[in-house]
Amino acid sequence: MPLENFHIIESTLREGEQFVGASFTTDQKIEIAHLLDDFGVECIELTTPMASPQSFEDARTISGLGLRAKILTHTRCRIDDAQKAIDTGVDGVDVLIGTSSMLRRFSHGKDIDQIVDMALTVVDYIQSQGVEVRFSTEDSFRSELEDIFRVYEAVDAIGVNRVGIADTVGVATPRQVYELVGSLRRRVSCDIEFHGHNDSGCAIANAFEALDAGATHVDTSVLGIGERNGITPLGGLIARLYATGPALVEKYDLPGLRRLDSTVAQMVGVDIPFNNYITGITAFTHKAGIHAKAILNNPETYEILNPQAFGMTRYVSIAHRLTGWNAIKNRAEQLGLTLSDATLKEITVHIKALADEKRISLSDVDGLLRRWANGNAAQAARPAVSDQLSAVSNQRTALGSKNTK
Ligand code: HCA
Ligand code: CU
Repeated sequence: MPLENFHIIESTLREGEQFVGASFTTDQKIEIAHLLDDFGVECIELTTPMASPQSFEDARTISGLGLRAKILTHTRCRIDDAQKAIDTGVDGVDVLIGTSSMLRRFSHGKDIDQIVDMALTVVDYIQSQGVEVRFSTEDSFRSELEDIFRVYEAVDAIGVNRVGIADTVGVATPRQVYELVGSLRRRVSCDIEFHGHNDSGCAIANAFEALDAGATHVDTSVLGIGERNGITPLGGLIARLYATGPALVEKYDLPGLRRLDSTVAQMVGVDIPFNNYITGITAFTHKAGIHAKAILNNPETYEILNPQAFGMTRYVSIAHRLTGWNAIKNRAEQLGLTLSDATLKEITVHIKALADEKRISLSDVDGLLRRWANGNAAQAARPAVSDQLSAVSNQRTALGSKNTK
């Protein structure tokens, strides 16, 4: 099965640097590279050394760290770029050229015959230096199929290590990706990489379909950061693969995702989105009474990802009008309170009524449970207004602090 033997090319330090909020210092790049290496990604891709003198130095520094991951850098299809890339000491060079009619017209002005010649020259040169080489076509899904196949077949014939398909503008659908990767798989014998942008929300599905169709490598970045709204997020791809079969991602240190997401979020000045795959604060939060009851009996009823596998904790939200008595009973047990089922049902009715009146918090629920357990139902039925007010505002804070520490 193709899915089992895949590699992640982690591009936070290349595509991610193209995110508008990113401006990594050398130390930050080193920290990210170490975290990615500890997580276990197979390859780390770095900004082209042509970008600036610091980019060149940083590529040298990271290549010299002795990481387990292969270090790659990215260049245009030019001998001088390739030379500079090799000078940094990287393990591989990812070469890119635009093949769509738009890029050919408005970017480099070359026709397909010229592109094939340039590709062969640059690939051959990099190989002659004993460095791995990948050749990719920018904006592959808006290029003529026969054009890109011609280039891929030409570089495959001279032994390129990998060819890459790039959905540069996030236009491809999962079915299109599956079909294009599948056709390419039948035409070349080298490895195949997929790089997908997320403009229309398909980046994870597209990366997954690429793997299923026979791609060997997919590009990701932490939190998906990149040009515009970015590319396939590392955590999202891991969630997708884990949901297909946890064994697919057992080679990675899954709890390391949390630190990666929070470190990169902080460095680029954003919050982890509340609904982020795995590390968002609501990713393992359950609310409705029916869900809470089933989750308490067997978490798999409403969870395809096991939070523990990622070092995350499940949170069952109970202070609201959708709550159910099983969840309230579970809370009473957590507090060490003994209450009969009939009483717990009565308390639940009361909580729902209170929640209809105003926003309530977990401490409201706890307060009610404690008072009823102490036999003071009458007082509990009418909590002091000041009591309610002080406790009400904390629910979101409690939820946030649970998952972001
Ligand atoms: C870009 C380049 C790229 C390259 C992808 C790749 C893209 O910034 O436009 O080398 O596989 O999306 O095409 O990121
Ligand atoms: Cu890109």
